[in-house]
Formats: sequence, structure tokens, C-alpha cells
Amino acid sequence: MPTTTEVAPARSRDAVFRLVAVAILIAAGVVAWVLFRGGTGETPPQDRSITVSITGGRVEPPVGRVEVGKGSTIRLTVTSDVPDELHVHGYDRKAVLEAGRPATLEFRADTTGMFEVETHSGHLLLVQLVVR
Ligand SMILES: [Cu+2]
Repeated sequence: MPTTTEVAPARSRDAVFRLVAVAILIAAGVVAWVLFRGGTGETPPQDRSITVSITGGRVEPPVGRVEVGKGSTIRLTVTSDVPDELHVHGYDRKAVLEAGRPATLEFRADTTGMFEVETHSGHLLLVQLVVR
């Protein structure tokens, strides 16, 4: 029976090829899904501590963006060498800054967008908080 022995391996090769093709498609799908999720900018909520100090009108660390996922708890600690007022725009959270004394604001970032954290007397931009 030469015909059956010839056909059987051809069929199993075809089956293996199909299996590999399906596996590749699934893998590509997973990769695309992961990339797409990253691309949409969804960031999982995570507690985040931000520490800033102001000395002689200089902000340390230098002003930058801090990106957090919606629902994150932000713990913002600011120390200023001069008395001032701390303000988180959008969330409208304020704290009195006493010279040399760290002040902490803790809030849940439940509104998406970009929010500036600044001081009112010194007119300093401290952080750009990006919630997404
Ligand atoms: Cu303000």
C-alpha cells in the first residue's frame, strides 16, 4: 500500500504546519495586545511618593513629569527654605509650607489629566503630575 504510506506523512506534516501557524498567530496576537495596551497609556494604579525641596528658589529634583495611573495614592512631601503655600492644581489641594519644615499632602489621583504642583509666593513650578 504505497499510496496510504505516502499520504499519511503528508497529512501529519500539514497538521504540524497548521499547528505552528496557529501558535504563531496566537503569539502575534498576544504581542499586539500587550503593545496596544502599552500604547493606550493605561498605567496601573500604584502608590507614589514625590519629594521636593526648595532652596534659594531652586527646585530639587529639577521640575519634571511624574506619571501615575488613575487611582494611585500620591504622597507629596515638600520642604521649602522660606514660608510659602503649596498648591496642587486640578485637585485643588493646598498646604502651608513653613520654612525648613516638610509638609505632606496625600490624595488619591482619581482625575486624569496634567496637573501642576506649584508654590504661590515663590511662583515655582515643582512637578507636573500626569494622571492617566
Ligand atoms: Cu496655584
